[in-house]
Amino acid sequence: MKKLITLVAGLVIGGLSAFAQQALYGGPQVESPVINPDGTVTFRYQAPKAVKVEVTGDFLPTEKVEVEFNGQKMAFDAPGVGVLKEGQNGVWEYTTPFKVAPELYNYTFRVDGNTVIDPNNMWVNRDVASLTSVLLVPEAGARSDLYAIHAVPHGTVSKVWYHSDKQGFDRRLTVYTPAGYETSKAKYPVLYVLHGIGGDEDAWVTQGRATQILDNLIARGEAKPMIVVFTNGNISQEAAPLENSTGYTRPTMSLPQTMEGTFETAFPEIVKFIDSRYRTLAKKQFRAICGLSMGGFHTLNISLNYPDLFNYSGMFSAAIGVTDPSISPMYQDFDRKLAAYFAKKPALLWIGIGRTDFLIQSNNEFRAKLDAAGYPYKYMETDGGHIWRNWRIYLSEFVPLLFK
Ligand code: FER
Repeated sequence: MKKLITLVAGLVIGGLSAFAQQALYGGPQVESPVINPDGTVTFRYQAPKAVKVEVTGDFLPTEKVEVEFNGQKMAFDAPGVGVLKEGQNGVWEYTTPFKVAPELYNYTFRVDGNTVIDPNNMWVNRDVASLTSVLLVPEAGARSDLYAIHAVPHGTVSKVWYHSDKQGFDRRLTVYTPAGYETSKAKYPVLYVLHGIGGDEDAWVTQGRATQILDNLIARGEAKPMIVVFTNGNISQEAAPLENSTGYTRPTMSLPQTMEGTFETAFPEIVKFIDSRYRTLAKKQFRAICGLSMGGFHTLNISLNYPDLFNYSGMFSAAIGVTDPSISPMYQDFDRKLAAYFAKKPALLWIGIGRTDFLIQSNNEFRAKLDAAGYPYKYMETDGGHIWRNWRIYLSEFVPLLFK
């Protein structure tokens, strides 16, 4: 008995500093980040034994870097670096020498060469296989205000499993139903939103701030209430890492079956599931689809192969012109399908891309083809490259145009 008491006492005391307890005694040691009254931002990191502490993130002026992926050079706007200075108690500090413009930013610290998230900032995002700390600088009237949570009616976000007959297993979707869905009998239009390579059904609601954008646009009366479905475009995968039956899987940009036609071929089974599970306006007139990068490529091919499904299509930095069309019937007969798609007079084809995106040339070529044939589309070109800032902008431009 005495032994048992000693063992239990030992576990309890040990647990205070270990993992068996709720982390009651943890919590912030220093405040970071802090948006100062003058609009500058201060970052702090406690590391008494560190030799060098830096902060890097997209709030700093960028430098262009090129990364090779899939035999292609991808241009990225790599964030600059701020150097922290050591103060009292080993707390290092850096304040931006400029007012940080309203936006949603990602940053990390580099402590003696090791990249770490800010341990005093509880807001962490995963993008593919990187964790970053998040800094939101909202400002009334600025676009980033759409990314903040306001005291407006909120929609509901659900993680929903459907059965894929095509794949023979269950797969997960994230579904947004607008405020009032549960208490009304109304039927709603549906927007399908697709992620890029390495992403999953979480990407748009974390990095993309899509549900905040939807809540805020609907509350302002700038968008129609709609159901929004965030698919997982990695058709070989059930769901996001840690949410599928294989347990821990490291997110990767090179999963099998990402841009070879299977996802596009199987897309109608998702639409069928949503129309059977939710109160939808189950007609082309009330359906939209959009996606970023790989998801923009999926969007185009789904729209062309199933021209009776979607009335509105949005291609955000679409990864067109990178795939050999011979790998799938979905990608063949392109010009004929394009003509057939436009012959049905879709309400909107929307194209957005960053001026320095590595995919701008293939997008320009696609637009030249549309121009030559006189096919109508809306186009938005923004600063920067293949980055989430642009995709949040495109979503917040695209959504108000739907179902009018
Ligand atoms: C490629 C370039 C870009 C490619 C895919 C992408 C499969 C997709 C990028 C993204 O979704 O962000 O060569 O080949």
